[in-house]
Amino acid sequence: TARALASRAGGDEVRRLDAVVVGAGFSGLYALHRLRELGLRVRVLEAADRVGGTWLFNRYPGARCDIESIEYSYSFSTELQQEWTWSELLPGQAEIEAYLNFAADRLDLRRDIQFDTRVAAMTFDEADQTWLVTTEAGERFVAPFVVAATGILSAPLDPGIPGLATFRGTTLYSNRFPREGHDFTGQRVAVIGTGSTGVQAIPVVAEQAEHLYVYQRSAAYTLPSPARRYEPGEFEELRSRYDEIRAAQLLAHVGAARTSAFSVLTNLGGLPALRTASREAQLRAVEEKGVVGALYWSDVMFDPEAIRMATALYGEAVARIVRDPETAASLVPTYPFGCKRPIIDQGYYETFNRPNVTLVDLRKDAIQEITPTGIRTERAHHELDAILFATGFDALTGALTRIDVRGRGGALLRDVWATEGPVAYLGLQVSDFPNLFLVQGPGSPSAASNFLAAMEHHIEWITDCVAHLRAGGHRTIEALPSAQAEWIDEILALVNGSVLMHPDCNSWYNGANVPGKKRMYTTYVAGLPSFRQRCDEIAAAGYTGFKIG
Ligand code: FAD
Ligand code: N01
Repeated sequence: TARALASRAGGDEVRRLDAVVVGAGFSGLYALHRLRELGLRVRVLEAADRVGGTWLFNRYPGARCDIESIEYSYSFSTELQQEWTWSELLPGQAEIEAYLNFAADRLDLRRDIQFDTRVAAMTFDEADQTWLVTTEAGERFVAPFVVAATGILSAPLDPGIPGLATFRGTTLYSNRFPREGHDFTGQRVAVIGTGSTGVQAIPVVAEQAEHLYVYQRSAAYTLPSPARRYEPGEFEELRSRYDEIRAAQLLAHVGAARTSAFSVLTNLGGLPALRTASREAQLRAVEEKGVVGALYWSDVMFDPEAIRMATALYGEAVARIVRDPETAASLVPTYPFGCKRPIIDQGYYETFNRPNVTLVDLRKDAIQEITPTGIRTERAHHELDAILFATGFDALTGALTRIDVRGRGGALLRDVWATEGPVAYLGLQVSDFPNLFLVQGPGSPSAASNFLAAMEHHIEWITDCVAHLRAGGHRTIEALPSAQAEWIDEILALVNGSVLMHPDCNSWYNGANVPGKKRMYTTYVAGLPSFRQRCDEIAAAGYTGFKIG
């Protein structure tokens, strides 16, 4: 047991703490800050050599947030809000990374973070009621509480294309892009993947590369990004009203997802039902709003005929931008709008009018293999100097299934999620895994919200819970299987009949992007305010659905 190990090790080898936090991205940093405020001895274990998480690794060309900087930043500290100046409406990767370093320094967090430390195993000791956390290097930590701030989009997905290792050019991955960057000037480049990442990177790479081949397996619905620098004095004015802005949730852009998952999809266009709209009204919407006008109708999330009509109208809107008809047709998705996170772009469709850009539609011409000098599809071989993979993540569960997490009775989290799907209660805990807190785990609003707004609430709930347990002399809290099952049923009831359950919706939202992963949709879509209220009521009622020991 952990206790036995601790005593055998003479106290030196096994370090006893009050809490271990895994991960030093936005979530882990805030967890450390809050747990320290409770007076706990905390250690953050981080695989990377510095803070940042998502915003450290995803430094590909064009990487940018789709939420306004004043909302995609910590709200808990007036000092952080007032001492940091955002230069852009939608911050880029470098600015967010710099912000996280600023926060780590300002809150004096680094002294409790251990970098270059990957957690390999976490085992619950039922006798001791503590977690034994073991790192890849064999270091061991024992603590009653673990906060897994390991990220929902942090486990890169292996593209699994034959011949990859034989490629003699430069192989790049968007989600572990080199620190020093990469200059594509004069190169023949492939980008594989046209999700949020590929769509952001493609216009930027196209400007540098001698020739860019875009390998598209699924076309994307993309919407023009409002990204721009703040006007002089604009941010300062916003900063003076931070609390008011946050409280009123005034921002009328995609960040409004903070109020409701579907608000993104229904509020922006403010259009009536597509199914009953006249042809004239449809064309006017596209004329005035571009691709957005094809999509933001009130019935496109639920009515199959409206879904079909929206896709057709979107095709017409794309064809107004992309000159080559075959390319324009290939850029139209075959799945319904809304079943993946909306993608924002800066000049994505215009990029396909450039003479140095070729779209390879993998639905018609699949990749056969990567060769030492390029990529062979069924119809062609493209000679390449560099391949950039923008092929995504094993999302929501991948970071934790890569750790050997064993709870009560030796239950292995990886197995639980493989057989039952990605279950959790409130996205906070999985039953049989006491005192292990997830941050925005399955069953939370995570992917359907401004992650930061959702995350801050989760961390506050977790740390309040830890304080409650300690104050009451309790040792453990764990989700009841019945509460977990009811919560998952509730989540699924919210999306039943919507495009999110459409059989053609294959994405990281439901695990369909990972070969062999159990397909299941587990994001709470009824909006962050109602989620917060539920979690808070559950806590106030004495942690309904949890067993406290
Ligand atoms: P992460 O930032 O992923 O940090 C997790 C940390 O845990 C990492 O540093 C990792 O190294 C560490 N870790 C994982 N496993 C281990 C282990 N076994 N041992 C030790 N350390 C470990 N969300 C939005 O709301 N809006 C956006 O615009 C947006 N843009 C995004 C763009 C990209 C390219 C990506 C990938 C995600 C984006 N997201 C966005 C989601 C984003 O992941 C979250 O908003 C947020 O940054 C997550 O913070 P986190 O701290 O929870 O996780
Ligand atoms: O990953 P994805 P992502 N051969 O899974 C394709 C956040 N984010 O990194 O759809 C060929 O969405 C795959 O094709 P298909 C945001 O939450 C936010 O782009 O599976 N292609 C798809 O086109 C986002 O949702 C921002 O058919 C292969 C692409 O690769 C999440 O991160 C910016 C393939 C993967 O798309 C993930 O986005 C960036 C293969 N073997 C990211 N394997 C902003 O907020 C996969 N693909 C702005």
